[in-house]
Amino acid sequence: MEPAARKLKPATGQARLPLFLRAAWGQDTPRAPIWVMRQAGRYLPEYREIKSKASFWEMCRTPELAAEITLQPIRRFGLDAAIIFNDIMTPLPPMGVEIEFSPGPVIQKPLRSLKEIEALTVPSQAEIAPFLEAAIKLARHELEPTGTPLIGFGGAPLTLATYLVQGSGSKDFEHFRVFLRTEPKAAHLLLEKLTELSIRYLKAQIEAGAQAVQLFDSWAGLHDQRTYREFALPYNRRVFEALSGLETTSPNGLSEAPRIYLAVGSSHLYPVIQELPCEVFSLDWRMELGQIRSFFPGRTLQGNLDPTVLLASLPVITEEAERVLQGGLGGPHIFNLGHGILRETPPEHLAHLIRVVRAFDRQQANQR
Ligand code: 1CP
Repeated sequence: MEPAARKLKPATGQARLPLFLRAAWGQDTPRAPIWVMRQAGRYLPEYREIKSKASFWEMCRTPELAAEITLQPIRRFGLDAAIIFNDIMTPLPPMGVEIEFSPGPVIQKPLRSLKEIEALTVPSQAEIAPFLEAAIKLARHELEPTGTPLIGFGGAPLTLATYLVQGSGSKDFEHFRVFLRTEPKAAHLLLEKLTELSIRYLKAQIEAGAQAVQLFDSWAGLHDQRTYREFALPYNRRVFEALSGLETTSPNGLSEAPRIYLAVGSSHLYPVIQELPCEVFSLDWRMELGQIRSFFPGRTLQGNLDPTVLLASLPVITEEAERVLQGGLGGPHIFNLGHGILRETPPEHLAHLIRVVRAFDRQQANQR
């Protein structure tokens, strides 16, 4: 296993690295940095305002809009990291796949045969999403005064394949799971192409200025360990290995972008997932951080408050958040939700959560 998590980057000027990046590189920070998945989204009135005037693709493909949406939650809450607004589906249309959003992705012609998969092209890095590179540069410029780091992201090959074959979100994703069993050769070809695509998509983001990258494997948890080992692990590993050592610009000069892996509903896969060469594992709420730590020795854990907690009262939010913070004490921790924030969330509840996380002194709590 690559001992990636153990090398703090850059070697000098660590004290000036933003808290989020220090924790991502494995430092036990005095308090846990906090950002939340889907922090730019429909629970924010200012997001809905833009959404009322533009389609989802327009929002993704117009650099000024994507940068503006990225900054909305930073202006409102002052989180410890921003995540560039776009979608895991963004690199797929340049492969020759038509996608609409309603509100989740809908593939016009789901892929089911080897012939359809052979016809997919893998666009060059420059062709995939030039608008996203422009949005990253704009967002970085705007974030410079606060020093808030910017996260880039993409979908893991298996999760992208899940949508391409199933055609849309689904409870059981039965077409995709049958496809893996009946067309393994076609599945591997699709995953090969998506791996190359994901590498180019994420490299483009790091080169444009993304200071960390998160690979979303939202649907990995559908599978057993054997299937994950065959159809996910080798491809995820290749994506992460290709991103190792890539330099992005930072106020301290050049520095490497830490790699974050998110799998949802995947506690049964942790013994396999831990083999991935990445610095941070983002975990859902189904197991407590204290129980999970032993699967990922020496790595940073990110998570793992149940997003529905933010719909409860402020005292409940405080209690549950403190439980997560306590569970995160055994090593480096980045506070986040276990999955995306729900659209029904009152924004002031997130503001309260941020106060609770910031008030929690990890050094003091460790001595108790
Ligand atoms: O109606 C709307 O306003 C569109 C809703 C929406 C938003 C806000 C979609 C459609 N995508 C996004 C942005 C988005 N998607 C971000 C922005 C950055 C941020 O976190 O603030 C990110 C990181 C994503 C990632 C994404 N898209 C994932 C992985 C994360 C996850 O939730 O597991 C997935 C699976 C998608 C596909 C997708 N795009 C949109 C939706 C509603 C979905 C999920 C559909 C489904 O559940 O099957």
